[in-house]
Amino acid sequence: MRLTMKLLRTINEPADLRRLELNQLPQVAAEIRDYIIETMSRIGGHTGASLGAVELAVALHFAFDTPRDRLVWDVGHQAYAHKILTGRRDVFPTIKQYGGISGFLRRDESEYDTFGAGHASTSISAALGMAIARDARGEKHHVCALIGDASLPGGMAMEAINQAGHLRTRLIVLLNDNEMSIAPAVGALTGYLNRIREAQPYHRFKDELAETLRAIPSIGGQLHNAAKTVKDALAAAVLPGALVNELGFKYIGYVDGHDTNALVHALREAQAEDGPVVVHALTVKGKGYAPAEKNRYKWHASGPFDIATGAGIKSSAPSAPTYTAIFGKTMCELMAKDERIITLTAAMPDGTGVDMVLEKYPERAFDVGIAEQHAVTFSAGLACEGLKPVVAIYSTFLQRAFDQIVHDVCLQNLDVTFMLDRAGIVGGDGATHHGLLDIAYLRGVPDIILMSPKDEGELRDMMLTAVEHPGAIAVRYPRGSGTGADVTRAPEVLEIGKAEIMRDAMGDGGSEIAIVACGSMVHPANEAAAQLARDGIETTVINARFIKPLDSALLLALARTKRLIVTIEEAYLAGGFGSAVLELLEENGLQDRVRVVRMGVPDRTVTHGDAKLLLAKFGLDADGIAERVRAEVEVLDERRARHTQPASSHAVRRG
Ligand SMILES: Cc1ncc(C[n+]2csc(CCOP(=O)(O)OP(=O)(O)O)c2C)c(N)n1
Repeated sequence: MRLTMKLLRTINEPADLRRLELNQLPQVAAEIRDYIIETMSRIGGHTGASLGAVELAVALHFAFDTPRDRLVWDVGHQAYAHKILTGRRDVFPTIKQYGGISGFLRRDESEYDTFGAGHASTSISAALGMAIARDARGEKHHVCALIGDASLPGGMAMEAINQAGHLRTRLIVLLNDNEMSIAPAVGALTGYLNRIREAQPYHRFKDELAETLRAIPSIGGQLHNAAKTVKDALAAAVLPGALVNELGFKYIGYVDGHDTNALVHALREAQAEDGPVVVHALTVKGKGYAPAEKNRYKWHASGPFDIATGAGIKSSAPSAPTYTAIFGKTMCELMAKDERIITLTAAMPDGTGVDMVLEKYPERAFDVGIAEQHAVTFSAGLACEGLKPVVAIYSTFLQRAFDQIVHDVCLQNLDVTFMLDRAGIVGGDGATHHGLLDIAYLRGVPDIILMSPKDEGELRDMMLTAVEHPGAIAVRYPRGSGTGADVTRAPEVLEIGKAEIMRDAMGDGGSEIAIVACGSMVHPANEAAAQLARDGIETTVINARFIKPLDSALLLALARTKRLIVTIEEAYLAGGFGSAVLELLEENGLQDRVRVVRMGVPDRTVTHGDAKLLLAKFGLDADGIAERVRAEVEVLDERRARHTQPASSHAVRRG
């Protein structure tokens, strides 16, 4: 693809865009669109979502005096054009890669990213805060939130609208309505927006009504005035945007979200208002790239692709099925056997594998939309009535529903299963999407059980264990392909709180080192053990299986017989699995008996980049684990040599 950047090359910041004529904006948009397609074809990203918002970004930066006027993007996955227009044109091809720019918005990346984002439905709340701060300082600039139609029904956005309609300060909400979440948008509010799409635009109706009244001879003018009140009441009752008006917002729309001229005019009209305004723009996900327009669901985000055909470019190595796919398949099997099981997703049917369940059991599976908190409490209600809900939500998005887990599920001892996909480092989506906190936020909740499988075969065992267990239980598992484990054998119920010994070097002839690994770290731990054995260092390897309750009998036995225990988890160390092991030893007075080394993610924000690379940086791969064990063995050997005579006879036993 040959890129023409005739205008785009001249735009280093939005002020350059504002120096252009209004009629040049379509060309700017076309150049940006080509640049996004060309870049995404090589590296992949949120292709469809961003193509749908190109004209919105151009019109926003043209109509507003950014960064003085504040633009607040929701989620930020659709903001590629915004990035290109705000000084990041040349670094755009580094997006989502290690050392490159973020795929979402970050305040530390640009002054134009007024609010960090990655999770949905935050923009109106943040924008309202900024608007109130502006008022308090007596400043006059505009604040505009851009939100998608699927993020609008998210609880927080509704809460923000509720307050904004009450406060009545100047605030503009640009609604990017493409009828899609990642999957097709769901819910009653979506139905309402669809009805607006189908109805006549409000202005056209008002104008036509006025014309008709005026045209009535002699009394037309008076009737026109008298009818104003009736007309407004009628409009409020039946017309597009009526609900929005009732909530204290002025409704402007709808506008063609790919017509920069119409958008700029609508935004200027909104700027002239004295209170909160919704500008309703209709857009098409994937706009301007035929394959993406044709399959909007698949193209919300994409990998690299062939521009001519849209065909995905796959890495050549065949990979095992993903944990997500195995979850979906296993869920269908479990539901076939137990009619009480209900499956839920919060707007991620494809991402969680619930799409398979929705297809097979449409009556017993729900996509609740971007509503994680509701998903959990809705499940609690189902469980109250004897059903067995399984809630599949990414680890990072379940953070939203912490109180619902505590207050609505666990405190009431309800039978809900939580399936936490994308637990661990997720890669290019970065800081907002890594699932590194779930162990810390779930472990402290009384009575919940927390498991993590070493592979996709064990995921199936854990799913069966979870639906059989009559209480709150959570399973965390990573993004991407499994290890190629056997998924054809029937799943087994695991004994709660029992770990698995993978490599036994216990007892008198065994080593003095135990590696206790959690979930995705079990395989690298085994590989590390094999490497170490080649160097003459024998280790015991344990697959923890349960993060809560711990296999305390086994761990205490290790503490009594080993000199070194290495815990490994793909999660934050603070409050994590290793911390749980330390607590157990402390509770049993064994904390000084054995050296415990915790491997995991340190207390800092983790950037975006290839997941393998990021894991390696934290030493969370076979080489990193082996290296750490070797280093610790050396420390122990030295320590022992210092304290005992002759030193050599007491070295940590090797093999
Ligand atoms: C709290 C939360 N749940 C789920 C997601 C995953 N997610 C990212 S984009 C998206 C769809 C957003 O739809 P919409 O707001 O309409 O924007 P569009 O992609 O259509 O432009 C979802 C569900 C998220 N980012 N945050």
